[in-house]
Amino acid sequence: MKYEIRIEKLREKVIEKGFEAILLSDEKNIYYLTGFMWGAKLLVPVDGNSVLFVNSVNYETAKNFARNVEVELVKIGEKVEKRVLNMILERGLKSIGFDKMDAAEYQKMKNSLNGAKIEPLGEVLWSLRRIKDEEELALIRRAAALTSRGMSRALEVIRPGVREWEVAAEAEYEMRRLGSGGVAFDTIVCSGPESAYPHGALGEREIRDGDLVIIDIGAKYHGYCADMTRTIVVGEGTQIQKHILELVREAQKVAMNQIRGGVMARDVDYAARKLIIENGYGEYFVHGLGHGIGLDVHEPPTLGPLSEDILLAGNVVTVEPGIYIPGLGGARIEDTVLVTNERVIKLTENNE
Ligand SMILES: [Mn+2]
Repeated sequence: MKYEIRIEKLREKVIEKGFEAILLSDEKNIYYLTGFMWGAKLLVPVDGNSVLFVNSVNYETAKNFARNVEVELVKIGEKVEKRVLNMILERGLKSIGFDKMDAAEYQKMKNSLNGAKIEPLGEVLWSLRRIKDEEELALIRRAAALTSRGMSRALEVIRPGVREWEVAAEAEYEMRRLGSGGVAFDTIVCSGPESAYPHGALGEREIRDGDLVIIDIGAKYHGYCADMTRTIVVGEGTQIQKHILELVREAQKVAMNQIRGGVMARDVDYAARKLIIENGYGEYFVHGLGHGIGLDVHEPPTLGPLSEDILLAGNVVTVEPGIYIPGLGGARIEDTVLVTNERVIKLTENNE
């Protein structure tokens, strides 16, 4: 039922944009619309059945798991692009949007379409995917709960003498053991001076007393991602370490209090950024405040200084201010949250 609704909504948008069909290649877009992750191409005409082109390796699986589409087998030795092209010509489609295509394929397609219009239309998928429905929210909540458990485990095992990779392994094992379908992205555990690298370094360092340690992890459930970061000081900690830690916590709170449906994403970024600037660390907050999350770990809307996005009820986003001082270390606190018209609902649990 949910797939029918999603495809119906997509058709309305495609019609609104003045196209007769949309051709999808992005596996997450295809999964979103059919429940099947390994389709090669999905052609959704505004009239008539949608067709999922599947290579022979995935054909049997597709017949069992793909919903609401005709499944077309692409045999070994056949080119999916050719099959799609033939179907477009057979059906006499005169205007086709697409989500993504490499330049060579696009050129070939354009030259073979007898003058039919073919143009990028990926935005319509994002306009749907950025508002999560109930089914999606249930899966993201589950991913967030698994992530929170992984984080508790990571915090439990951190002590002087433990290597970053051991902490990562414990967090990932805990999530996997409890039902995570894999990691949403490569786990980051970075300690001491290396915590000043927002995406981590080698992940091999031995954690020592007095280190700042950043742990950034995400579980995945039925394809849906969560994202969470905590920073701790091992042992006592210096004045400056405690200060930047307190500051990112406060900045996250300030930002969360601003978030609700109808607010400009860049204003939320600025609320957090302003506090960090006023405390003299502005130049060390080197990334945007957050990002949308769902089937992709980074997706629209974007919470950053240049964002044109308006936050809407049903968006799921991260809120993750950070301060990174080269040579000294860094701090970041991140949660995955659901936007409603009144406020945010935190989906990752507070483990502090
Ligand atoms: Mn993130």
